[in-house]
Amino acid sequence: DGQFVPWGEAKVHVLSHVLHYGSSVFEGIRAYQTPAGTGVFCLPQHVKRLFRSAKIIRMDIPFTEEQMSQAIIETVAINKLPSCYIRPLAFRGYCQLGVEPRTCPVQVIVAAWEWPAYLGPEALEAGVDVGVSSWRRAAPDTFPANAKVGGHYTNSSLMRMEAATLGYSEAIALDVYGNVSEGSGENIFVVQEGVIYTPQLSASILNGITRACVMTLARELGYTVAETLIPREMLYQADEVFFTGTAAEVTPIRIVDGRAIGNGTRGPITERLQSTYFDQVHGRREQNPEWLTYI
Ligand code: PPE
Repeated sequence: DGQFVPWGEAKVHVLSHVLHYGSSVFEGIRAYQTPAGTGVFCLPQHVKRLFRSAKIIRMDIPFTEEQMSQAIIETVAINKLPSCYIRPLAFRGYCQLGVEPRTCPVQVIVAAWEWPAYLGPEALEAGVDVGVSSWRRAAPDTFPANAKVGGHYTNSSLMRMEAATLGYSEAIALDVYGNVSEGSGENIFVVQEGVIYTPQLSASILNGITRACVMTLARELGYTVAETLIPREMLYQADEVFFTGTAAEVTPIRIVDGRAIGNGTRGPITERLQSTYFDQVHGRREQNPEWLTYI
């Protein structure tokens, strides 16, 4: 809300609207060490998405996009973190309960901390074991998947807890029609015969910023990328499958529902995209310099 407070003093009232109804929008952003110092990856894209999520749920964020960007940069700087995960959040605060939220003030926070590999230390190289979830993504006319709203993550938590109970690292959700949607906190890609496929925006996915970057990188490397409907069985037939996300970065998937993908290790196209992505975020590529905002 416009000032820095120590970690332990960043508190809200127990009757804050967001605690009861999940009325928040948020982002997950990473900052990386680069030869030119710490760089925030895709900062304008994340700030824009935060405001778009807010618009969908009729929330007026009491700051401008410019002010939010500045707050994010200052939060990384003041914490002296060479690389970190950044969480901006806008939420309905304390005033009155009841599902009509608009009497409650909108509060805004930005926090930053170190967050290592999202799906475990081995995941980036060895890949992860996943299962198709019994929980589906919400139908398009229920929760707007494209808005990154706190309350929507109940669905992700159900998926993730089920996956852990079954011994998987992560789950893949189908959409309401039975087509592949996304992971609990990642978008998904499938490689078949050298072509890269990913679910289209209308498959109840979040319009991932890493997804967009990886599509751009893949095209720069000469691959054909198609946004399309992906039937479940295409996962099992695939040569390679991988997740993308700010937290997950580019994570290979080696097993889906007990079936090895390709030869059960990180595939060659996944490996190439992953190393290109890491080169990009660490400022080691000449292309797309505008994707890094330096502290
Ligand atoms: N789908 C979902 C449902 C999702 O939460 C994320 C990000 C993505 C796709 C990938 O979007 P992007 O980060 O723009 O490429 N998940 C964030 C939060 C994860 C969490 O556990 O919290 C993230 O990666 O920061």
